[in-house]
Amino acid sequence: MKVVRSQDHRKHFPKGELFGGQLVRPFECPERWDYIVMRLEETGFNDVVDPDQPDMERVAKVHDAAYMRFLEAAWPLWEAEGFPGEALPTVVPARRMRQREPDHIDGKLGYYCMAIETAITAGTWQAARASAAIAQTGQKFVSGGEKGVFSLCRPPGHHAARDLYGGYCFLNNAAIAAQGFLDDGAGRVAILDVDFHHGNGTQDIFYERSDVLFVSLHGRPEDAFPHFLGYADETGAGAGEAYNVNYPMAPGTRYGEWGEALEQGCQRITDYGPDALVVSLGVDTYEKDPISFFKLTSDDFLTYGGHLAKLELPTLFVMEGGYAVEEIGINTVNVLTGFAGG
Ligand code: OKP
Ligand code: ZN
Repeated sequence: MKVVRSQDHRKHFPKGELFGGQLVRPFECPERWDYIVMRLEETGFNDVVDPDQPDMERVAKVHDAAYMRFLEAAWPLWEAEGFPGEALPTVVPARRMRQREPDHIDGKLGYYCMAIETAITAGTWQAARASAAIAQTGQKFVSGGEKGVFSLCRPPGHHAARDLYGGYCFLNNAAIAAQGFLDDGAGRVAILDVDFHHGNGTQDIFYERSDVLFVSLHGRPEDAFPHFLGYADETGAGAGEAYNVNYPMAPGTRYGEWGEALEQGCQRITDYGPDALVVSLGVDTYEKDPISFFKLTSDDFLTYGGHLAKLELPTLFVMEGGYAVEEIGINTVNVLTGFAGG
């Protein structure tokens, strides 16, 4: 299995994340990448390829042009104010306020953000583009006939909508890849999001479309981030009606129940009959994840990797979350190993 990766992710390394009323060392840290690469190398995933340059015209098919200009300008504008810390929003356009982009960086940050824990730093835009390029290069390989490819994206993407960042995400790598499959000739694409958190950005991007099926297994919004999307009654709208499928689950969920939801989700994908599959691969469903509440074991990742292979679809794995850093390599590679052997 080809592994697409690059060192450019290191350019995004905020010192602080707003958590529990404090600025803490971010859960989404560069060491996550190191542990995954270490495990890939230990287990013989040696077919490593560098990404091509990002294709920003294609990125612009799923992201708003003004939003991308904001991401590019955010750090320079913040720096020009002379603020001492990293760029974090403080004010958001809540209910009954004007949805209009302000000129001041304080206003712009709030206008484009969906969760305010995530800092923008000097290298964020470059790292986000490099992460998107990793998804794009992986998609090209799968479109070219590879059975399964792993795009080791960092920062992750599934919380990023057309014009929203947050939840550690800036550009939606999985959505960019799915759109890439369509642009390279696929008629239909399925996205299976197995990250613990609901992929609100991916859902939103494709909510009114029937050419992309979005299936997500996640902690229920009553209890879990991102809290404001991910209910089971969100089934799509307009032409997209019935092409959005959510499986929200309760705290303490183990593989028994999670695996059943996966089986149902996989049946939906089979019924849909896509030409390609994008897996938003987060391993924060793990029992020891510090910010999540499912109870999957490392062996469960191996098991479900095998189930994914039974879909018999050209598959692109796109890295999302996973914050039990010491075990992130084992859990991520277990899914790929299960897939390769299944
Ligand atoms: C990104 B990805 C929980 C705080 C959650 C943000 C989580 C972003 C997850 N108490 N903070 O989906 O793994
Ligand atoms: Zn997550």
